[in-house]
Amino acid sequence: MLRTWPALAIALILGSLVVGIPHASAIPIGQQIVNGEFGNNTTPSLTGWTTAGTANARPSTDALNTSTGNAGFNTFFASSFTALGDDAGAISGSPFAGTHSISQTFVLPAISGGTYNLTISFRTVFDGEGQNNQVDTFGAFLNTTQLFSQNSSTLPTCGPDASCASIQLAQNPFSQTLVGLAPGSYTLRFELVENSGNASNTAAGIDSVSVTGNSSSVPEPSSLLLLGAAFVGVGLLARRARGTSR
Ligand SMILES: [Ca+2]
Ligand SMILES: [Ca+2]
Repeated sequence: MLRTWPALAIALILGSLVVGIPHASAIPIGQQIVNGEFGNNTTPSLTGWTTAGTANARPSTDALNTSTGNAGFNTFFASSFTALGDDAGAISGSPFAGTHSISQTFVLPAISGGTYNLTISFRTVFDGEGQNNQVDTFGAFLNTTQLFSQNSSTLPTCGPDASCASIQLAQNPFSQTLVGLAPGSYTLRFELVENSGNASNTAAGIDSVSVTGNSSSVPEPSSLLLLGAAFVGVGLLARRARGTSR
């Protein structure tokens, strides 16, 4: 009896060390996006992002952000941001057509039996000059899942005039949590498609992009087997202890 109880205690301690504690818990994961603020006003930057078409990081003081001659982004952004579909610092600049995007890929590592919940957030503004006879589109995607979609045909009717400076389509902020995502590679993409078949000119702005969340893990079958084996071992030791004490 005196010899078996220390053995029982050691078995319990060793068992817990080997098995760990099976759990189903939420484990926070860090920021998955690099440079979601697009540098700073001194040095606007697209570091970490893949670009296509016309995409430029700009300071919040950019003319496109404070336009007085047409419906610009006004004072929507308080810090450096990225503009799609405009290369001249004014929303009336070129290009008038094309597909413009920024994207970034991140990997959610494999976790046995677990999935991820991701909270995706950002601020965007979509604006154009001319009347609302446009068919340009702006949206965000996670892989093939569309997070939001805007069509410039829904922009308010307004000419290139300073009085239109506050008219824009905004996501301010956008935030959505996607649940149960499998481990793997994911690409977040913002895309403006300017249609060459009309005379409109649009631009889109993006800032404060964030992807965070948590992972959930569940007990692995092998861990459950080990735990079961540990309980059986403890039971045998307990029986031996009882037998010794008789
Ligand atoms: Ca920023
Ligand atoms: Ca444009």
